[in-house]
Amino acid sequence: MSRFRGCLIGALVGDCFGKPFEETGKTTIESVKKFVDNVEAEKSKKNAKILHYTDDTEMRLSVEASLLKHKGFDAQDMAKRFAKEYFASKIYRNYGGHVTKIFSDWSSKHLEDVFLPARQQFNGAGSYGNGGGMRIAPAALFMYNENSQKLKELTDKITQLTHTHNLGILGAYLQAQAIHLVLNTTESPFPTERFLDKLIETMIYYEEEAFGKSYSQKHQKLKVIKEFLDEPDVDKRKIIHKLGNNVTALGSVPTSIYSFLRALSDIDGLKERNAFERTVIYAISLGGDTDTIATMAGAIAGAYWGEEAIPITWQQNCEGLALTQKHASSLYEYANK
Ligand code: F2R
Ligand code: MG
Ligand code: MG
Ligand code: MG
Repeated sequence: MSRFRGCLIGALVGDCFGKPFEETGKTTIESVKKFVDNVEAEKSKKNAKILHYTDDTEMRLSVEASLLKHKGFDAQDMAKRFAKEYFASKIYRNYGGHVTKIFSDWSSKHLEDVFLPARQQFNGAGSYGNGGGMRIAPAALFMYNENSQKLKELTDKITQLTHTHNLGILGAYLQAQAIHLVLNTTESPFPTERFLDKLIETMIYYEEEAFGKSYSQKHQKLKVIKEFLDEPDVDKRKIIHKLGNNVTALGSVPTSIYSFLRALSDIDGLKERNAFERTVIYAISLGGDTDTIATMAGAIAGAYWGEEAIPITWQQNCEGLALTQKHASSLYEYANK
């Protein structure tokens, strides 16, 4: 239960803490730490400001509500929830540049095939944005006791409602698979080598299926992660150059996985922080798409370290905490019944 709740609360905290830094170009470990210190100090005051979540969480909550309601994937229902939340929200959630056109299509036309608007995006190429990966954590929880093929099928369907480019679909699956593996890992210290080897094996298989033998971008990035972890301290520019920090799935999911693994060890300037806190602060410090990279890294870290590793002051500062906790508990009950 602690790990289910840790996973979703980890995602929430990553989103809410990452949002103020999204695309600001002003991220260092120092600046993120200062922000976190302020949030922690503010919380004790009566009129502490709540940190709002973004599209990452808004869509994740819809995925959870729909999976729980239908005890599985229901395309029409999930699409309806995505669009309803987007149009009802009074808060600006900073959605991706093109995905909202899909919501408009769903709302303005009656579609027998709800996947059609996503297939039509980008002149038929489909989106390779990270919007699939940012909301996929509940799929890994829902499929906790199932094999990775079942997880792949569910992940594909949830993602394809908005993202049909293979890079978008595989990115979401990589994120889901990372959570699924971590959730099932009880050893300490964390078996990094075995975890990465398993992810590489799976990604080679699916990348070959999707693109043919010559194409293998995500698993190559996983190999880069291995190299980086062997170096004492990799320059931030090199990480951004090799792994990415942008709104594409390929340019952010491997970065999130790296953030979790890097934060298993001490990080300069974060000595007094636990591994969950290090993961989120470090992920944000890489800049660019900070809310989403921290959401995905936070979900993985929370699934390993559990709810107790996430400071209460962080949790209580986030909009959507109660609903996130409720969904996590219900997913736990569903997956373990
Ligand atoms: N929207 C933001 N942040 C604002 C950052 C603006 C950024 N510079 C930008 O270019 O958009 N955050 C939220 O968006 C991300 C999730 O996006 P999602 O749901 O994947 O949306 P979309 O619209 O499908 O894709 C995002 C952008 O990726 C590029 N893109 C995707 N597929 C493409 C293709 N086949 N060809 C060319 N470009 C493609 C486009 O620029 C899309 O706008 C998360 O960070 C979330 O927090
Ligand atoms: Mg966002
Ligand atoms: Mg999206
Ligand atoms: Mg983002």
